Amino acid sequence: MLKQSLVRFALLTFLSLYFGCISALQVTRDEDGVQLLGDRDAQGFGGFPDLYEASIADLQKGLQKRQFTSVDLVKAYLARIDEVNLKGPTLRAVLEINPNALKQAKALDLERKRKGARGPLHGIPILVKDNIGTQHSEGMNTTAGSFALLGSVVPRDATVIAKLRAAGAIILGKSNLSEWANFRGMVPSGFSGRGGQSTSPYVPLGDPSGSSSGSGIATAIGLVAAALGSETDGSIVSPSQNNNLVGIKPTVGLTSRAGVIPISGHQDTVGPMARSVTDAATVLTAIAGRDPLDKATFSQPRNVPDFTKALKKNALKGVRLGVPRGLVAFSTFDVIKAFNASLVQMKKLGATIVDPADLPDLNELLTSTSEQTVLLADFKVELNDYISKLGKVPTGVKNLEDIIAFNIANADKELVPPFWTDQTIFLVSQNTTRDKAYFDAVAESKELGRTKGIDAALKLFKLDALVLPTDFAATPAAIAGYPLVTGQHHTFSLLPFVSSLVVVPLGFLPPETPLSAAEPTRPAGPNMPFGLSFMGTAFSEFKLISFAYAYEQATLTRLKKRAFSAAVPKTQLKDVVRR
Ligand SMILES: *[C@@H]1O[C@H](CO)[C@@H](O)[C@H](O)[C@H]1NC(C)=O
Ligand SMILES: *[C@@H]1O[C@H](CO)[C@@H](O)[C@H](O)[C@H]1NC(C)=O
Ligand SMILES: *[C@@H]1O[C@H](CO)[C@@H](O)[C@H](O)[C@H]1NC(C)=O
Ligand SMILES: CC(=O)N[C@H]1CO[C@H](CO)[C@@H](O)[C@@H]1O
Repeated sequence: MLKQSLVRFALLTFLSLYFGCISALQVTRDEDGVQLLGDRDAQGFGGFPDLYEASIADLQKGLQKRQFTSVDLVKAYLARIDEVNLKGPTLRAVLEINPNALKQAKALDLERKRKGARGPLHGIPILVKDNIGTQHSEGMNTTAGSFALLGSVVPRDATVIAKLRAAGAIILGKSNLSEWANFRGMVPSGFSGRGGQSTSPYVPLGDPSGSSSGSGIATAIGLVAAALGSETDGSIVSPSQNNNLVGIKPTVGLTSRAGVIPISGHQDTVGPMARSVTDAATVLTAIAGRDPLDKATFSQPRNVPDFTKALKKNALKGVRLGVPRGLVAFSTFDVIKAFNASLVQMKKLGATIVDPADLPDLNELLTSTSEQTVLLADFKVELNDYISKLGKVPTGVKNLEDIIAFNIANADKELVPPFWTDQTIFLVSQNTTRDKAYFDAVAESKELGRTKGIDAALKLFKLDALVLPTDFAATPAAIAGYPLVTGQHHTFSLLPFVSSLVVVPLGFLPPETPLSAAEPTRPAGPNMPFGLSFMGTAFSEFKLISFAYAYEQATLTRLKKRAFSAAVPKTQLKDVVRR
C-alpha cells in the first residue's frame, strides 16, 4: 500500500514542467448537453464575468469599462480563497495573502483613471509559487514552503516579480507547493510544512501533482486570474495537467531565475499556469527577457516576442508533428485513446502527423543517471549560495546541512508522520561534490537531451515539434527507478531534456475509473484531468504556443468538466461591487 504511493511520490518528485491552455468562450453546451462554462449572464453573475473561468482579457475589459475595479477583483478573489482554502474542501492552495494587495489595487485603479492602463496585466491579480522571491517589506515570506526560511529577508523581488509589477499586475499571494519544489525527499506532491497537504479540485483528496501544486489548484477554480510556477523537471507541466490548465515550461534562459529558490541552474525555469493559451501567452510575454542577474538569459534571442501574436486558429496548417511512440507507450489506455483522437483532430486542422517519430537515443535516455547526478550536486551549492545572500534568516540556518538538522529538530512541523517524514534527497545531496563524474553528467545531459534527443528527432523526421501526452513525464518506475539509497528507488523523468514545452488539457479519466485510496492523496479517480504536450527545441515557444492555441480553440477541452461542487467557490463580482 505504502509502497505504491511511494512510487507515485517518486514519480511526482521530478515532475515539474507543464504548460496548459484553455479559454473562456461563449460556448454553453457541448454535443452531449454537458453544461459548459462561460455562459455568464444567464447563470446569475449579474452581467459580470464568471470568476471561475474569466480570462485576463475579460477582466481587463470590465476594468476598462469601469464595470468593476481592481479593488473589487481582489476582494472577490480573497473571498473565494477564504471559501475553499482552509474551509470546505480545505484545498490548501494558498500559503499567504499579500497584506498590501488591496492598497496596491487601489493605487492601480487610480493610475488607470488618471493615465490609462499600462497594458493587459494592469490591475490583474496573479498568484506566485512560494519559491519565487517577493520583497520582504511588502510582508510576504519566501520559503519554498519550509519553516526553515520563515521570516528570511530576500534582497529584492525576483526579476519575474519585478516584471509583473512593472506590467501593473497585483501579486495576490504565495501559493503552496511541494516543499523545496519536491527536492526534499519522497514526500507526496503538494505538501509543505508551512502549507500542509494541498489537494485536487477535480477529485476529492486527489493528487494535485507538483511541485507548483497551489498555483495549479488556485488557477483551476478561479481563486486568481493566473499564476507562476517553476519547473526543474515536470513541476509546471504536471500540476497543469492534473488541474486542467495550460502551462508553459519555457526554455532555460527565457525567463530569469534571479530571486527564485534554486534546485539547479542547469534546469530551473519559471513559467505561467493559466486557464487558456491566451492568458499563458500574455503572462509569458510579461516575464520573459534578459536579466543581468541571470546570465543564462543572455542565450535567448535579442528581442522578446509578443507571444500573443502567436495566437492563430489556423496555426497547425502545413505543420509537421512527430509522435514519439516509445514514450507515448508509457501512458495508460484512456490517455492513449484520447491522445490518438487528438492526432485525428490535428490532421483535420491541417497538420501532417509523423507516427512514429521516436527520439533516436530513447534507450540511452531511459537508463541515463546523469540528471540525478547534476541536480543533486547543483542543489547543495546553489541553495547554500541563495541562503548566503539573504539579509537575515531568523531560524539561523546557513546551509543545507543546517536545514537537515532544522527538520530533525522541528520534526513535528516538517517531518510529519505518517506520509511526510522523508528528507532523503537532502541527505544524498549533502553528500555530493562537483567531481569529474558531475562534469561528465552535465555534458551527457546536454547531449542526450538536445543534440542526440529532441533536436535529432526534429531533424531526422523534419518536424516542427513533437506531440505526446503530458504523462510522458512519468516514466515508469519499473524502467527508470534507480537506486538512490539502499531500499528506496527514485524516478527521474525525461523532462529535463526538454527545451520548451506547452501543455493543454486533453481529457478527463472516465466516470468508471476506480477511485484510488487516499494515501494521503488519490493518484487517480473519475474526472482526473490529463494533458497534451507540444515539445520543441530551444526557444521555440512562439511556435509551440501557436500550435497549442489552434488545438485548444478547436477542442475547448477544459470547459467540458468542472471541479467537484464543494471546490467551486460561490463568491462572484456581483457580491462585492457596490452598486
Ligand atoms: C511572514 O512570516 C512572519 C513570521 O516570520 C509572519 O508574522 C507574517 O505574517 C508572514 N507574512 C504573511 C503575509 O503571512
Ligand atoms: C493508438 O494509436 C496507435 C498507433 O496507431 C495504435 O497502435 C494504438 O493501438 C492506439 N491505441 C489506442 C488506445 O487507441
Ligand atoms: C554520506 O556519506 C557518508 C560517508 O561516505 C556515508 O557514511 C553516508 O551513508 C552517506 N549518506 C547518504 C545519505 O548517502
Ligand atoms: C491564506 C491561508 O489560508 N493561509 C494558510 C495556509 O495554511 C497555513 C497552515 O494551515 C495557515 O496557517 C495559513 O493561514
